[in-house]
Amino acid sequence: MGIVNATPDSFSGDGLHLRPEAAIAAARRMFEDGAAIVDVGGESTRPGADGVPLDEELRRIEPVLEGLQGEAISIDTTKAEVARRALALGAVLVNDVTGMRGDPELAGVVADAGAYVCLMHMRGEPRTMQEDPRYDDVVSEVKAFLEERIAFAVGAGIAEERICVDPGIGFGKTLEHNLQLVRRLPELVALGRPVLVGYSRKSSLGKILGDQSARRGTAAASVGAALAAFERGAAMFRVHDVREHVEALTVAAAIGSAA
Ligand code: HH2
Repeated sequence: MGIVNATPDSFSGDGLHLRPEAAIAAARRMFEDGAAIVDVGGESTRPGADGVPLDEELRRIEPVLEGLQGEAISIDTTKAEVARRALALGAVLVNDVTGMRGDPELAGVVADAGAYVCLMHMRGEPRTMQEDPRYDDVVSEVKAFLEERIAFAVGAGIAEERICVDPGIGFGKTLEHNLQLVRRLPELVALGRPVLVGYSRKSSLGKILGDQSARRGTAAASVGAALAAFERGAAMFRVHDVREHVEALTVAAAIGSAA
């Protein structure tokens, strides 16, 4: 899953897609590089970010989705109205970082459209989520949360086969929490739904490499995290550097399936 941010303030520093033409071109390049789907977002969820009003989010994403009709597009939003517009413009998956807790109407929009949904775990909200996050057992708690959210989604009329789950790397988690979630990923895979991991360029990668004030990680560090997640059963990878991930994962998969 390639990432296209139509935002001025994403943590990864790639808010270069504010112009619709630039965002569309970036998405097309990601498909050429082997992305199966591209995630378009108009609201940054980086730590400390404030929300974006509905009108502004629509203004950012609509022209991008119009330019990408016919492609496999995911919409990164927490708002039912944005999801509704995006699905009408051809998006196939709604990627909601609140796990459908943010907008009470979102589940109905996804169910009515027969769309796919990604349910992500987040502790708190982006503005405050990195203020001293604590868990007794982060993996068990994330697993229980995702299990409950799957049941909620199915109860709202979304087919279970249309749901994928995501531990939410960096969303109300310390560096050690993030590592644990990937190390023990098989416990989340046991939920029976495809697991998406989004470690790409996140600051904890830079911290692992010794820079405690890192604001983002490198492409190489991101690929390392993706391979570790792949080895533990992750099925989807939300990434900025598509070609690098596709090449690395293709080789890892070939080795994994070699006779
Ligand atoms: N991370 C971000 C945004 N959306 N969605 C899922 N499912 N999983 C993630 O890990 C995830 C996500 C990161 O936030 P943002 O500031 O929007 O940056 P970017 O979109 O460049 O990753």
